[in-house]
Amino acid sequence: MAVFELYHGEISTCSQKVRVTLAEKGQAWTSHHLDLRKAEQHRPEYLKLNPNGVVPTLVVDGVPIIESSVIIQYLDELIPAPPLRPGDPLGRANMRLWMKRLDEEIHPLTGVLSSSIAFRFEEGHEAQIKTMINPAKRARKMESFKLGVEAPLFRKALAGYDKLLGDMEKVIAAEGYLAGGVYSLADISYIGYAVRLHHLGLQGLFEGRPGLQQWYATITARPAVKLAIDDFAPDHSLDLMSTHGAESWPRIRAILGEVRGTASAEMAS
Ligand SMILES: N[C@@H](CCC(=O)N[C@@H](CS)C(=O)NCC(=O)O)C(=O)O
Repeated sequence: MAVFELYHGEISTCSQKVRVTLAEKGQAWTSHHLDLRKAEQHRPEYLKLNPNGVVPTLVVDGVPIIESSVIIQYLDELIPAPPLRPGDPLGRANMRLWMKRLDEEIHPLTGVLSSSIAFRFEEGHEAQIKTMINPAKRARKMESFKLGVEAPLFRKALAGYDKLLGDMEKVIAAEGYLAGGVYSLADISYIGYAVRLHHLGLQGLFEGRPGLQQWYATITARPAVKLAIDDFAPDHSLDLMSTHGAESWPRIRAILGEVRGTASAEMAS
């Protein structure tokens, strides 16, 4: 029997994807929790497993596999039941498109939202910037920490998320799930990000999007999702996000109105 070890972070959205997939497959694993605030992901011994210095890394029988989207597709092939992909090629193509968009566009926006609303108030947040090895990530963090929700990057991240949720609503309202009308790795990939929006007090982004609200309720009720996301979220992080999320929502709602006004003016011209 293969031995599974996961290097992961408690509220890391990329780690959540892998934990949900493992839970859906009923696969047991050994936990190596890394404290991202203490930069444990940048330690030389971990960089041997994951040269990018990020979580997650799955190690199966001593062999490391990196990149959360790659890991969950690997798991779905390795452990066939229950299948977590549509049965038809078009459904699978759509599933991968959603996952690609998450990796390339949405994941960086999530850090901007979280840092601008909540993590800029965390103790020791300045020291954290110095440890960051990716210059683009470091620059984003500095802007978010300095300017909070007034950062130009924050406005762009909010607009990006609003567009994403609108696109998700169209598909989900018609088909129930993101790809091929079945629960798949695409839904698993996005659920942690949707949970993060709720933790940050951004439920308002779901208003007027009933398909998305139903999808969120259905997926967060899955035992695997509760186990892999809720059970790992530390109270101090949840408190930080909900307190500062509630404080900043009135201002964020106003920015959202401006962002939507600009987007509809651009579409009309
Ligand atoms: N594309 C990578 C992104 C991984 C990533 O950005 N992980 C974050 C947590 S969700 C991390 O380790 N951040 C700490 C850092 O950048 O130092 C994946 O999907 O695995």
